[in-house]
Amino acid sequence: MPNQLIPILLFLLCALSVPDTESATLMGTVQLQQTEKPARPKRYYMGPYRSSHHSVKTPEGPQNTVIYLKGELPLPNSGKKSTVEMRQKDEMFIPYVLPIQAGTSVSFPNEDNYYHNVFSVMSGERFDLGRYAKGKTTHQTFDKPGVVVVRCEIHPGMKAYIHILDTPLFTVPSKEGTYTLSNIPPGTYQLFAWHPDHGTRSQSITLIDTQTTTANFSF
Ligand SMILES: [Cu+2]
Repeated sequence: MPNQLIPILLFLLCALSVPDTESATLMGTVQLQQTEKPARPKRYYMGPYRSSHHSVKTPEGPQNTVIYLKGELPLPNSGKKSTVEMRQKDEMFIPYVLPIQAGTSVSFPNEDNYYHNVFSVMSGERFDLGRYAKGKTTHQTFDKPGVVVVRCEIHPGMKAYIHILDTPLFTVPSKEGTYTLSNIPPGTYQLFAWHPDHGTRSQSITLIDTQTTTANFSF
């Protein structure tokens, strides 16, 4: 074999071994400042009928933030499940904040020993799934991007948020506030962080093949 062919063969070998799907990684942290909650007026009656159920239990923490990317690039199929769960347990919807891709069906299993209901008072995705007992579930498919507030008509303290996204590139941080999104096609995106009590933050971000980019959020 002529010597000048060796570099060409080596080049071809390298070109063949490069994976045909490029991917970048995004990671970072979410920090929440304490929100000032307005002081409630003192109540004189503290008897049994003053149910604590009437105040919504809102779990604090960065895990209730939705991190998502929007871009012009053709996006990969998310591979995320087309049905996800929002459980009803101890008079709470779990998780409190659920991001889904548009077209996803959400199941609402009742894991308490009493009846629950699921309905939404928001425009756009108005629905009422009726009342049902322990062990039963209902489903609702969400096709229109936006935020749906979910409630139970039996327990006014039950509330949750479903954030319907038109992108498969999303995640939620851990309780400690760290997040990672991997297998992202390289390119320039708008990166968003949304929290029901703290609003939306966004920044433009460029992701490079095989590299990890860091983006932190502080609300
Ligand atoms: Cu309920």
